[in-house]
Amino acid sequence: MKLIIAVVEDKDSHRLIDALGEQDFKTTKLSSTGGFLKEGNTTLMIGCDDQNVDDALAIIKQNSSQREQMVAPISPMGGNADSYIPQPINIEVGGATVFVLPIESFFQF
Ligand code: 2BA
Repeated sequence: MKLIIAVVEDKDSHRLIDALGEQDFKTTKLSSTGGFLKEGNTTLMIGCDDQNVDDALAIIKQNSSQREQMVAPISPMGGNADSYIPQPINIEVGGATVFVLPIESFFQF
């Protein structure tokens, strides 16, 4: 068994959860915040059998659209100086950041 952890944009999350559900994947949705943009995103936990991981990854890929976004300067005030951006930059947002972890045990009591 594997646990897939997928970080996606909020605006993609409903469509993705529906698409996963249609193929009988069970999901848990967590509200999360990206460390760089400090904006809300969605983290999905999907537990599935090993042989279904590729199908889940394909669905995630199909339903996570990548786009470019201009980020305005972020002041270090009230934030971490490491993430200070002195001028607007164009970054890629959307898509999905996915981790696949082995599961040692799975219980439902
Ligand atoms: P954020 O940390 O808010 O990052 C949003 C997007 O900003 C990133 O998209 C990337 O395009 C850009 N970005 C991040 N750090 C940057 C930097 N130092 N300089 C310039 N641009 C930078 P993604 O890479 O697709 O990541 C989307 C979200 O996925 C991240 O939101 C974070 O919540 C999560 N994530 C990405 N990589 C991760 C990792 N290795 N571990 C845990 N979470 C991760």
